[in-house]
Amino acid sequence: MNWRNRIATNESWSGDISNLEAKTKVANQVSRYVKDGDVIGVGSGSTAFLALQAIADRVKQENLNVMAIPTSQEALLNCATFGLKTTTLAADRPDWGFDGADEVDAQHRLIKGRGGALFAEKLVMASAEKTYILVDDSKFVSRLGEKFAVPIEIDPRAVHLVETRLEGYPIRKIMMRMAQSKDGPLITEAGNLILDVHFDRIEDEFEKELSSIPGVIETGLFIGYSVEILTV
Ligand code: ABF
Repeated sequence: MNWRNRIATNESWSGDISNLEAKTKVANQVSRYVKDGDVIGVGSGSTAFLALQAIADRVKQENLNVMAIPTSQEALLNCATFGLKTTTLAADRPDWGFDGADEVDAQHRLIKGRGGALFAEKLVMASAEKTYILVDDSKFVSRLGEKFAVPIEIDPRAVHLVETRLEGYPIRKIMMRMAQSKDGPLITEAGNLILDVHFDRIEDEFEKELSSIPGVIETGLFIGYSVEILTV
């Protein structure tokens, strides 16, 4: 049973989350920061799921007035399941947020977007004063891009343009992200495609440079945001 199918089937899920013990500890840690009246950005992925659950427990037990701004349909559903009230970036600004990551380096630069929600994750992070990044040991790397590709979300019409503009970057491999069924490309919640780009080297300016290519919606490079890394 995949934990993402938990809501549909209402069956047990936690056994399917990797590094569950460490993720549960950071999830509990972040839940202590919730205060009455907070508007909180809610990340996607399994660690964010556990954090949301811990936060919802506190909200219920202490009868706190908290609003959530979800970063994906998955996070929105989880908020509904746990009984957390939601709002949007159009109506509210998050006081703070929490999210997971795929890679974190020594300068706290991040790669995110394995779940495909990078666009909204970055919107919410950029809108929040501070975001807690919840990670277990496996997420720390000595070189950003060591394990994961950088996802680049693009308008479907921009595939060739973006590929051309990527020439000249230190890139090993570019893969179009496929749907789980493998019978076509993955379509993001915003109706776009994702190119997974394996870099040999990542420089700070890449995030801005790549974002300025016409047709690029967002990249999974998160560099220079107000983040605090929570780990065990
Ligand atoms: C989201 O979920 C993504 O940005 C990141 O790719 C992923 C991390 O997932 P997990 O917490 O399940 O390892 O935060």
